[in-house]
Amino acid sequence: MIRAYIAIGSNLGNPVEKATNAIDALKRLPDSTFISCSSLYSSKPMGPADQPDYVNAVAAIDTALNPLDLLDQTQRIELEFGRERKDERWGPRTLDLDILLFGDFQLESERLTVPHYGMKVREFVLYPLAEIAPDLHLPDGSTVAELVAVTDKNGLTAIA
Ligand code: ROI
Repeated sequence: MIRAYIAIGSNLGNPVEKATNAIDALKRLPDSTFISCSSLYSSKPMGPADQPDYVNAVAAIDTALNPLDLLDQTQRIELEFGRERKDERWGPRTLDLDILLFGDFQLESERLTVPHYGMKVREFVLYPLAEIAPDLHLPDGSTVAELVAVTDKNGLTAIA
């Protein structure tokens, strides 16, 4: 089994409900064991400011799926909860599931880049990740604790 971390984000419809549903769906992933999930956080939008605040969280799973099969599963969950893809870059989204880390793997393919390219600078990823895995090392050797220490909270607050 490989330990994988998945970021959850939503800012349309009822984001708390969407995030909660997504977490429940992650608990039912095939060939996987749900390990833990952070609190839900409220965060300021990265990207255009004229969109609602986001609800963000990070979950840990152990999985025997390969990375692309896990991606198929997370995209299925996104669709199941009514994702409407808008054209606007960095615009609002009903539900986003991003594979942040897949063990120590470093992958670059058309469909999937792991570690997630933005994770080292996004407060709404790093703080929830630090809550569930403070001692975690990234494949490049940096630690979540170090990254959090140099990343502004930008209004991030735990809500549930
Ligand atoms: N901003 C926040 N705060 N949280 C997100 O999950 C998020 N996701 C995105 C963009 C549009 C970059 N902004 C975000 O995809």
